[in-house]
Amino acid sequence: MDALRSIDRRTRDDADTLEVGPEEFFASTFGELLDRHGELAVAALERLGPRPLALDVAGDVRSVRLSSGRVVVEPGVADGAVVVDLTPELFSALAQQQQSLCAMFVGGLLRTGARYYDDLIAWDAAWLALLEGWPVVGDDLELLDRDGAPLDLGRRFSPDDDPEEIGHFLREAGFVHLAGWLDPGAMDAIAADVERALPGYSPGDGRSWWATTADGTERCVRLQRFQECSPTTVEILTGELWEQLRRTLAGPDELVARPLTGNAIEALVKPLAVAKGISDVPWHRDCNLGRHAYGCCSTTVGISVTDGGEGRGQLRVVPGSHRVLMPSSVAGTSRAWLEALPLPTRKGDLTVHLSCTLHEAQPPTLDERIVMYTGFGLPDRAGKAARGTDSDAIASIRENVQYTTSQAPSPLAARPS
Ligand SMILES: O=C(O)CCC(=O)C(=O)O
Ligand SMILES: [Fe+2]
Repeated sequence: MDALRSIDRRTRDDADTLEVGPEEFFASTFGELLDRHGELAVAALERLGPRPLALDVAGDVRSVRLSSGRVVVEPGVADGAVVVDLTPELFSALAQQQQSLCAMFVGGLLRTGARYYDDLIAWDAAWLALLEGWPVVGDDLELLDRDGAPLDLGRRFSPDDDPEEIGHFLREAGFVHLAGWLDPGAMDAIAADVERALPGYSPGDGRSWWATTADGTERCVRLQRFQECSPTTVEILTGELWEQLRRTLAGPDELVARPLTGNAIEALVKPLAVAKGISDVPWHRDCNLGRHAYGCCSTTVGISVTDGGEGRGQLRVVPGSHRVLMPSSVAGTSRAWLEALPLPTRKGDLTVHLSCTLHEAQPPTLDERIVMYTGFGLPDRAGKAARGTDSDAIASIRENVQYTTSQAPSPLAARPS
């Protein structure tokens, strides 16, 4: 049986970040990237068919497009191109993967209109294919168990299962469902902690997210730094089982937990009928906003404080999407080439996904849900801290998402009354 693969996909380090201008980038680096990964970028663009991309860097404009099976760059705005206006700083961030076009768009840094969002997402995928050699098209992807047979994607693992089996499943499929890892009684205590903590959070306090339901109520949907409000949660995060989990997920890699001093864990309350804001996060990868090459993969662990099955805000993942860069805009649609899989959980179950794995939270239709998210990341070069895919710029864009974007209204909110 093969040894476990590493989940460390990092190819860049913050210490090596430079100021990169478009002239030098397109004169040298771009050609080298095309030599190495050009075929993957061409395959991505052929599959996704976005409009050409015109990068206007403070008036210096180049268009990138597919032409006769090659990626070409030419001066000016190509016919039908989506124009993206970038400061030199933003171009440098894009060229070194510090920020994706998605992050710049969501962060309100571009003038590009919302109707071109799918084009930007497609170009982000082609860009990553080119920079990182991560294929977008992968119709022949096989997910296999340790004996080479097709992986049973519905498998759940208990704390007594072989850690190597769990580590293999996570690496192969990009997620793993750990059933019955935590005591349901502790989950009830945490649900009570959430109720007690809620009055201490307020809109704009910098440690919570809010959403509006169909009847106009403002609801706190994300309680950050929740360890400060829940001794039971701290007990779990500092207990032996959590250490077993860390070791199990790490396998041959080193993984470190988030320090308990910052936003170590978030408790999410998922109301019915959300009409505005972000409660049920639509399809995304946690590295969508950028810095894949600096932080991936980290692992996100979801703790089901209440049941999280069909109709109860369940998480869905796209198995294998950490290996095939199918864009988030395609996931869950009839155009998808990798299938979505629901992860119905019971109180006390854990879900784990890699930062490169596509996932979404389905809006609950039957009952509210409480779930907590925390995780483990690769340690940085200097020591123990796991910065993962967050920089200050990305962290602030992510925190502002609740104000800048809105999920599609829940089916309950959209229903005519
Ligand atoms: O709403 C959820 O359950 C998922 C949240 C999530 O994926 C995220 O915050 O990145
Ligand atoms: Fe996520």
